[in-house]
Amino acid sequence: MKRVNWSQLGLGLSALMFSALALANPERWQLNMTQGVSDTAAEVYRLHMITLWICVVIGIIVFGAMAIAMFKFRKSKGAEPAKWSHNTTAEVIWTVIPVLILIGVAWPATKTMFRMEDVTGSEMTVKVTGYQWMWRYEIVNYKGQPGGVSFVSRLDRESDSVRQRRSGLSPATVTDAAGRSTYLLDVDRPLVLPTDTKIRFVITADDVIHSWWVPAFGWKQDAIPGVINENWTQINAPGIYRGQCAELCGKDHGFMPIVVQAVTPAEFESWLAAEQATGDAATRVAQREPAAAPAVVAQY
Ligand SMILES: [Cu+2]
Repeated sequence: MKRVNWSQLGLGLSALMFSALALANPERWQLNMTQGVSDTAAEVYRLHMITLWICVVIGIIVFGAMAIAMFKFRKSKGAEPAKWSHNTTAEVIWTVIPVLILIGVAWPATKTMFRMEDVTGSEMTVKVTGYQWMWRYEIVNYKGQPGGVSFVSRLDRESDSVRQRRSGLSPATVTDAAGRSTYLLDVDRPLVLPTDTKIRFVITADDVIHSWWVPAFGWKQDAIPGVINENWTQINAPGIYRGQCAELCGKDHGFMPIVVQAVTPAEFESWLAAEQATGDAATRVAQREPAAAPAVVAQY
């Protein structure tokens, strides 16, 4: 019997873990959508792949027919153009088939969209507010209890000093513990969220339109002043999930990344309790006032 090579098994497992991690975060030369970390994100990915392959098949048929027509029936080979102008059968076929394909694609996509809009049964609410150029997160409630935690999350100070004109600093120096580049990807305070919990987000903005986008969740939601948008997610695995503001919102639009740190519900509960205990409630309420945002902006 073949003996198990533990070191190889370990290597294989860590490669698997790394690839799972890689799937959740932007990668250099990443061309496709991420498969995400929630059931809805996986569903969006599946629908995207089905549509992609339908388009590939249509593309091969259309461009293949065009190429054959161009090369096989070219004038230099003595081809004579056909003189007829209408063919009802052909017209019915090329109308009915695309309509059927469109219905076949739209039906499951619409069902998924309805499911993605349904925030009923949420176990916690997080309020997200976009500012030029940072995010404010507020844990409004968690499992029926008031959350009472609110904080600002903005570009990590290291990336911020490197990005300044003529800083003379190299972006290559901004990395995480594993040596991966986190330049312009990290924040000073990540949004900590529990896994296996239906989380409702209420999303708005305080100045101009922003858009809160974490690709691993499979959706993007506009943050509009005076409007409260809703969305939800249920994260299946702990990890760091990154995102960006996805609506051009001013000169530092590219410098307001999003970092979600997903932890187990038990870890989340202790984080929340610690935040509730250490934070000064009066300060937190004061920070919610719009006046607090320009004060932070002034540091730039
Ligand atoms: Cu923005």
